[in-house]
Amino acid sequence: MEDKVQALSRKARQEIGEARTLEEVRALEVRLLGKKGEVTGLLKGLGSLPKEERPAAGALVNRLKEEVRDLLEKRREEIKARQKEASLQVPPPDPTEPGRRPDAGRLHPITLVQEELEDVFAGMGFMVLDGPDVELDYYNFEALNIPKDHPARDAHDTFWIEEGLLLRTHTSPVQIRAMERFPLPIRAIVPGRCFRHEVVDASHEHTFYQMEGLVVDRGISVAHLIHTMKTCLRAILERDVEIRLRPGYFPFVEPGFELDVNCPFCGGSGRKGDAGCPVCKASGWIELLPCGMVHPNVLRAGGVDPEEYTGFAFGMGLQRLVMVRYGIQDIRLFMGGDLRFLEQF
Ligand code: 2NL
Repeated sequence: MEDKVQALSRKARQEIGEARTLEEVRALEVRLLGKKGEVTGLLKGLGSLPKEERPAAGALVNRLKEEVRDLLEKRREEIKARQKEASLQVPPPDPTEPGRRPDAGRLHPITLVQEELEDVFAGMGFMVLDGPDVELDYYNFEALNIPKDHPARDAHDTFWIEEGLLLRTHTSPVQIRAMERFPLPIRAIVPGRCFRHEVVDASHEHTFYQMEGLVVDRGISVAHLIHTMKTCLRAILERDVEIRLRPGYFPFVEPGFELDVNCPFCGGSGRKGDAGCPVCKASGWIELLPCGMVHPNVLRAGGVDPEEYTGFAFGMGLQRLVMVRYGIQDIRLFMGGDLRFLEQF
């Protein structure tokens, strides 16, 4: 028995010392100490010894069992310590590896188009103005010829903050502030964020970007409006555009117009292949922006005498312009945060 114990002890010591993983240690534990294990086998064999030899042999096997258990435990600890160390170790830098290009980010397509427009208008002598997102009722509505009972003030269209304060529903308030503040003549554009209490769908957002423009001087007419809009649209759509004006109602202009451009997808023919153009619904025109001659009441609110001065104004939805320029079908992509969309610009 003594020989068997010694042989198994030697074998166990060697095998446990060679175990490389916790799984290997566990397999050895089963093989040595399990129900049908080798050490257990020796214990079972005690019964076949002569009675007087059993106590000494039993003590021997029990010592072996303890020894094996200690060896297994020690090996486990060693393996765990080695794994921990390996996980903390950073591989040394490889100087032959190519450099990693940092992701510098890029401009959002709305910002891109806004900045291009700012350049175009600055080239025509326009100031670029900014104003508060939170506005007074007076500047957002009253001064723009939208009196207290006008439907544009409807709670469904406007985020009201508290008495007299609201999130601006257009950038027009800044133009009233400009007329109060700057001497005539005025040429200004106002890019900025606006808010409406809208149900969001493929063409409506509660937060949207506008660029409004205002020109006030002696003798300003619709001809100036048409020329200015054509110049700006030609630059931004990067082609020679046809435009047309249809009558449209906005409280702050008289007369007011809807400005259409010839459809960029069918070139204005209304046809795409053998079928009607799906983008302009076969009309050849795309409704792009509202505009008009500044209402006399609005000029007066800005401290301008409508008998001496006239002006034109326009309000572009930047999202809409970007959609027409790049052929984007869903307005929600702009704020969706999907990099696959944003990385295309
Ligand atoms: C829109 C609104 C328009 C204007 C905005 C304007 C500003 C002043 C005076 C007169 Cl201070 N008009 N802005 C004029 C016509 C249309 O559009 O919701 N555009 C997407």
